[in-house]
Amino acid sequence: MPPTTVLGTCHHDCPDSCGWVATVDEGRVVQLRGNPAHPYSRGELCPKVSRFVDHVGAPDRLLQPLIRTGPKGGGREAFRTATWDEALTVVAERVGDLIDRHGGETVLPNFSAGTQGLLQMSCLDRPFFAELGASRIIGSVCGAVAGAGYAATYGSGRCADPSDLRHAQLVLLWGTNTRLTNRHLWPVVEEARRNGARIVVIDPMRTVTAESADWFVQPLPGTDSALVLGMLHVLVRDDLVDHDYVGRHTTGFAELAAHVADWTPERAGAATGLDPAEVEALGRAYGEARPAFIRTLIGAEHHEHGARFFRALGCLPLVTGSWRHLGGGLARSTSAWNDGPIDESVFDAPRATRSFPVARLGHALTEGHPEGGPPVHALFVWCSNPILSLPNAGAIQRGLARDDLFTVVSEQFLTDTARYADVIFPAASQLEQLDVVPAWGHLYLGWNEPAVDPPGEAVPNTELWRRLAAAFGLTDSRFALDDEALIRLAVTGVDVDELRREGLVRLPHPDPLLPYAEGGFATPSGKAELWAGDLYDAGARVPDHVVAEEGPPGPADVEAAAAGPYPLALLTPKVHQRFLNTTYSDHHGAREGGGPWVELDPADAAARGIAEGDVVRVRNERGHLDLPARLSTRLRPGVALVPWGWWGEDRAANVLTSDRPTDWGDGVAYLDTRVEVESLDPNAAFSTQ
Ligand SMILES: Nc1nc2c(c(=O)[nH]1)N[C@H]1C(S)=C(S)[C@@H](COP(=O)(O)OP(=O)(O)OC[C@H]3O[C@@H](n4cnc5c(=O)[nH]c(N)nc54)[C@H](O)[C@@H]3O)O[C@H]1N2
Ligand SMILES: Nc1nc2c(c(=O)[nH]1)N[C@H]1C(S)=C(S)[C@@H](COP(=O)(O)OP(=O)(O)OC[C@H]3O[C@@H](n4cnc5c(=O)[nH]c(N)nc54)[C@H](O)[C@@H]3O)O[C@H]1N2
Ligand code: SF4
Ligand SMILES: [Mo]
Repeated sequence: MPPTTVLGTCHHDCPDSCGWVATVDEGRVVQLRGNPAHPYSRGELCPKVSRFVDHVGAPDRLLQPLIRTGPKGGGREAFRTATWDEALTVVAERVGDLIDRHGGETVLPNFSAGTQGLLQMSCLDRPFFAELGASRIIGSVCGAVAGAGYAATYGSGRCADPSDLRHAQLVLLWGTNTRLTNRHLWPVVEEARRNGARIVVIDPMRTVTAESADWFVQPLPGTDSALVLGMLHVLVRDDLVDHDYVGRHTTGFAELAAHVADWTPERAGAATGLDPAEVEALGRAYGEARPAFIRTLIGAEHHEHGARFFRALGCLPLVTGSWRHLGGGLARSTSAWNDGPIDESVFDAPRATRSFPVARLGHALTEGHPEGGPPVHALFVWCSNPILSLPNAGAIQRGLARDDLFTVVSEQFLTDTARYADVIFPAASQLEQLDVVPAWGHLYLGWNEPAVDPPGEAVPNTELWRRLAAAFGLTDSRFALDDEALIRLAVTGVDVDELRREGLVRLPHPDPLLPYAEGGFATPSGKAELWAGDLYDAGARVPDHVVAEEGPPGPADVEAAAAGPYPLALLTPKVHQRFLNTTYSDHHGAREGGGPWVELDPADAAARGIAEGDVVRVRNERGHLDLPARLSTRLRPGVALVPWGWWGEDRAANVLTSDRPTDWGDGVAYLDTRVEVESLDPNAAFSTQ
């Protein structure tokens, strides 16, 4: 048979959701290329996914079920292979017994977006865990906080199409590292620049994106709500306000204007660590440019005030009426545009009410639920690597190591989390499973046709849930549906046959999008809410358990934090073009050598007697890492950085990170972490000990 080509879509948790073409010869994928017909990714795959065939064909790919025989946390030698029947029976018996003894709430499922495919991330798990009566995890490490803050102003998550920034004259890339994390948007940014746009990056770190900007604004981390309030002050003071738009489509402008009257550029400058003149200049530039576009993703949500920052940020294009223009408004995740064409609620089932916020997985496993109920004795993990990805990794490690915890993992590789499993099921990859991929960086829905069969005994997650449901004797009728039927159940707003044939379709929304040119907000009043009590108080659609007690960080907060026992603010960002979160770092990370480091401003290093390359201890109340020091000027003094994504518990940035939840959205305030860094050289002149 001659080689054939199969259309698919990248499954990674990445805004680009690139289309791909797999060439298959004699049952093997011999080439994986970007689909040139994809209007957004235009035939390019990033460096990591260009090597996806090697990744999923690597010799350490898990091909059979494994049952643990050695200590928790051990390597491959701590497991033996098992048949599916045996592994399923062990899980059904052990978990069934735990449920008999402790009740269904002793079971806790944990997943993330290892694949963000509609089926393989989360569908049949919902009836499965509902029938078991399992506890749940609420919130998200990624996007829920930004979404909650934005929706408090707009009524829903619907935003501008990021690609429309090509029509802008001013582009603010706010807390997003486009060139690294959203690379297919960068050519659009360049196009805007060629058409005369000025590109501004607002980030506490001088990223590769900042290096390419026309203007780089560097606030202290977690303070840029104050920057927004300072900009709003300038807009109101200088009357750069679209009164017609504000009057017809918003509520609360008078209250907002009164509130920002105190937020002078001086006050905003002191809170953010910026020169007041820069706050002033940014406010004026934003108010004067037509159109001005704000592009943001999730970087700035990982703070305790994360949602309220996005609520405030959302006020800027409303006040200037920037939504009137193509190339105006604000874009963050476009995922809310998938709601409607796709109805994920068809997979829902009534669930037990006991829940744990995702930020607190370590507490859930070590301390149980603050309101009581059974300890977690059974944990299911798929599409995620929580010991590396969730905060306070030391607590998660202690929880996973418990003898009285039974852990089931579905994985392609023996990750740091999977090493703690009692039973591991081998998972298929995107080249081997049917799915559709809803994007969050553009408006194209992608089809993913399996190119080849899964290797060994690996199965798609849908098949895992069907097999587990049978082993537990569960009866929900959806377990009887095959994958195509599941897709057709949920994807009702586009032509599924066309989607399958073409590999992608544009969501059925207006083109160009211009979502709020004529108002039409999803709030009860139909108007955007610039004010809901206080810009910093819980808006009407924000969960009641959130008590908004304070405003954005002010100068006193910045000073108090720096004076504490852990004076350095710690960033733990994604830095690697070849990693996607923790995926690939086992392969590429090992091959390329090296590992994480701690990056410091030369002044902070000198004060601690630290030189380039010294191995130093980064520590706080949660743990420590010993890492080589790198001195650089891309951070401000008082800010340190440990990059995230490497495997190995002794290299995991999240050993240090804060597990405080965010204000709204039940996210994680990873970036409100503070540390001290000290030389391990006993002769260092200025050791802080
Ligand atoms: N190569 C690569 N691409 C990826 C990923 C990857 O691991 N590798 N991960 C994917 C995933 S899961 C996601 S969610 C996206 C995320 O995409 P982005 O949101 O673009 O990425 P982040 O690195 O999380 O955060 C962006 C920036 O926010 C900055 N930041 C942190 N705190 C603040 C603050 O208080 N104010 C401001 N203004 N900025 C702040 C950080 O310094 C960082 O440079 O990227 C996706 N793409
Ligand atoms: N310090 C710090 N921590 C962070 C972040 C940060 O910037 N800094 N970013 C946060 C963000 S934005 C995110 S989204 C999370 C990401 O955190 P995670 O979702 O835990 O992401 P990954 O580490 O890539 O883990 C995904 C796993 O899913 C597996 N997988 C992929 N496809 C499939 C499949 O089809 N089936 C099954 N069963 N498994 C599959 C992969 O092999 C991989 O091990 O991390 C968060 N944690
Ligand atoms: S990881 Fe992102 S950029 Fe890379 S191929 Fe997948 S969707 Fe495209
Ligand atoms: Mo993410």
